[in-house]
Amino acid sequence: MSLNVGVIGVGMIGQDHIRRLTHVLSGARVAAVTDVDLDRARAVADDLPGVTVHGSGEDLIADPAVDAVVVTSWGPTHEAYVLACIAAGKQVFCEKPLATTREACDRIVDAEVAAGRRLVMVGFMRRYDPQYRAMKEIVTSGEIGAPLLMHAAHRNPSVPDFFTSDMTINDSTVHDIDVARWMFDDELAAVTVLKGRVSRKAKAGFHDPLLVVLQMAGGVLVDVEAMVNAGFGYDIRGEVVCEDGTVELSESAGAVVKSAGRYAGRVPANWRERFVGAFDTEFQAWIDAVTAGGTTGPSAWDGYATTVGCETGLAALRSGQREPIVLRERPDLYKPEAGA
Ligand code: NAD
Ligand code: ISE
Repeated sequence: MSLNVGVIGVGMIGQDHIRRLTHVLSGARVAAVTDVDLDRARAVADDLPGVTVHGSGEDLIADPAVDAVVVTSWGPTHEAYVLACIAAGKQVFCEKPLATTREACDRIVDAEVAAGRRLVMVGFMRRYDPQYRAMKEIVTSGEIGAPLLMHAAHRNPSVPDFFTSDMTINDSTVHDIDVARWMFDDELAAVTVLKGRVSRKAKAGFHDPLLVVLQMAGGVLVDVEAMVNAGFGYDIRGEVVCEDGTVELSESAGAVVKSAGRYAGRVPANWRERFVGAFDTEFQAWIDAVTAGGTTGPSAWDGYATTVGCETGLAALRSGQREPIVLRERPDLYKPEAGA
C-alpha cells in the first residue's frame, strides 16, 4: 500500500521532492498539491496522474485522501502548516527551517508535546549524507580521542538577488548548525560572527564571506566559513580535530582523474547535485517510518534549537560580540531515551 502524500509549495525543492517521491523512492505517491501560485500547482499536477490540486494548504491538510504532508513553501509559512498537520494528527515533513522565529518554533514544540507523540520531521538532509555519516561514526567511536574542534566551509557558487547577509546565516549556515549539534550529540552554547574582507563579487552592503564560530555546551569549537559568492561551484568541507587524530569529510562521490601534472575531481554545481543521495535516503526513511506509524530523523526540537542558534547568530552579526545561546528545557518527548 502506498502512502498518499500532499505537497504544499511546489517551487524548486517541492518539485524536486515530488520527482523523488514519484520516480525514485518506493512506498509513496503524490496524491495532492497546492501552491499560492495556483497556475504553478496546476502545471506540476499535469504530470502527476490522479493528483488533486487544492486551493489552499489548509484544504490539502484536511483532505482525507492525504495521509501525510510535505511542506516546501517559504520559511515564514511553515509554522501555520505544521501546526495544522499536528492538529489534524497527520505526519509532516517540513523543509528547513521548521519556522523562522524562536516563538513560532516554541508553539510547534508545545503543540507536538500536547499531542503526546512525534509528528514532525525537519529536512536537515546532511544527516543522511554518507560522507557526514562516516565522519560521525569515527568521532562517536572515540577511536581518535575526544573531539576538540571542527572546521567547516559552506560555499555556494552564487545566490539570487533577494539573498541577504542574514540569509547566509539562517538559510545556509543553519545546516552547519544542525550538523554541529548532531555530530557531537550536544547543544549550542554560544556564537560569534566575524566579518572580514568582503569579496568583490558581493553586492553592496553584503558581508561575504562570514566566519561563524559556534561553541558547543561541552566546549567543542566549530568554525564555519560561510560564503555565498564562491563562483566555482558548491563546495562543502568539514574536518573534526580530536585528541589523537583528525577526520575529514571526503569529497563528494565521483571519479578522481590523475593525468600528466593533474589531479582532478568534479566540484558539484549546487546543493541538489551534492546532496542528491542524502535527500533520497532522508525521504525514504521518512516514508518507511510514517508507513510504520511514526516518524524519524531531525525533530521539532532540532528545528527549534537551530532556529534559536540562527537568531542568536544574527544578534552576534550585529553586535560583533560572542552571544550566549539560551534554549528552553528540552521536553521529555525529545530526550534520547524517548527514541528521539
Ligand atoms: P521556491 O520559492 O522555489 O518555492 C517555494 C514555493 O512555495 C513557491 O512555489 C511559492 O509560490 C510557494 N508558496 C509560498 N508561500 C506559500 C503558501 N503560503 N502556501 C503555499 N505555497 C506557498 O523556494 P525553494 O527554494 O523551493 O524553498 C522552499 C523551502 O525549502 C524553504 O524553506 C527553503 O529554505 C527550503 N530549502 C531547503 C533546501 C535544503 O537543502 N534542505 C534547499 C533549498 C530550499
Ligand atoms: C539552500 O536553501 C539550502 O538549503 C542549501 O542546502 C544550502 O547549501 C544553501 O546555502 C541554501 O541557500
